[in-house]
Amino acid sequence: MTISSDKIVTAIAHTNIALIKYWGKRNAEFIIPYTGSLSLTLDQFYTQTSVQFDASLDQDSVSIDDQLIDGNGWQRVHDFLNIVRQQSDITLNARVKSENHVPTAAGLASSASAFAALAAAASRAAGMDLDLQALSRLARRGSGSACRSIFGGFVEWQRGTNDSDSYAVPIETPNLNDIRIVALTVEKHHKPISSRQGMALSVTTSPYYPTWVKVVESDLQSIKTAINADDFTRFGTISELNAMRMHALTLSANPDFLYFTGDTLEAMNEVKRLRHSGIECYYTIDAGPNVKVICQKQNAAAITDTFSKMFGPEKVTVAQPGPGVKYL
Ligand code: 2P0
Repeated sequence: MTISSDKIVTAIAHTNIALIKYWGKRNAEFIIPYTGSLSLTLDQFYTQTSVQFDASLDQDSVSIDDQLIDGNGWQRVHDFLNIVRQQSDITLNARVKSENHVPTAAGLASSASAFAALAAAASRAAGMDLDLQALSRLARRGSGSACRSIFGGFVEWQRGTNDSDSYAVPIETPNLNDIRIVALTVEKHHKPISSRQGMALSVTTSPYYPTWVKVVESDLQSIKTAINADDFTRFGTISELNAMRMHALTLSANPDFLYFTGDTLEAMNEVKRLRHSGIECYYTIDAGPNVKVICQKQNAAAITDTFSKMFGPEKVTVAQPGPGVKYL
């Protein structure tokens, strides 16, 4: 296929927060998970990426926030571009320019928005015109959670069993639209082990892993029922439970590891205290120390106020449902 070297394609994708977590791959090469997962795409953080295949380049050129990158970061983008080149039958190197847009210290940066935006921009720059399902499958090859960021709002990643049937689908529902995520950045740089390594260790060494696979199936059913029924209490309860079930897989791994810090525990206790005082909210936590508080619009201000006093206003960001991938 002949590609003109001046075709620059730019795409934007937002990050997502998992409410039913993805934690473990049955196939690492194709990133096929052991379980489904369910997330909410957020408006507050996005990645904008432009891609141009260019015959004048000796190798792929990758910049993030105007800094050229090399090493592992470059390798991961290069490996992903190789998949795009293979699918589109082109051999040219690419120029990738990526910008992360994140409120100060929101702690929402993730590979999800990065690979969703890269999949959209690179595939179109390579001459492909993928539908959203195919785009989700492609984004999944870069990072599992990226397959969910192709869509806006509530999104389910249907685990499937292979490359062709493992992709995300949007949950078409007008319910729980008043949901808010109050993101607390208790610490920016505490990650004892990457999520990729952490989940592999949980799969291979936690004796509870087979139970996790079973329980996620019922957690997924339960949260979808809650979304359909517009039942925030059930929705929040199952989200919090599922997050703790995931973290139990880190404590029970060999060697064990833990993403929480003291501040994480304090924030969790405060969420419970608020809840018992009548301000309904729940927490979820990913592979890091930061806490995301799940609430409804009418309580977002009170929760923001509480945590601003506790950690400082610059550590608190309120997010709401965000859109799916789009081209500029
Ligand atoms: C999630 N996380 O469902 C879970 C919950 C973190 C905790 O997906 O190896 O960066 O690139 O497929 O997507 C983070 O893992 O992992 C993640 P890879 P990814 O959002």
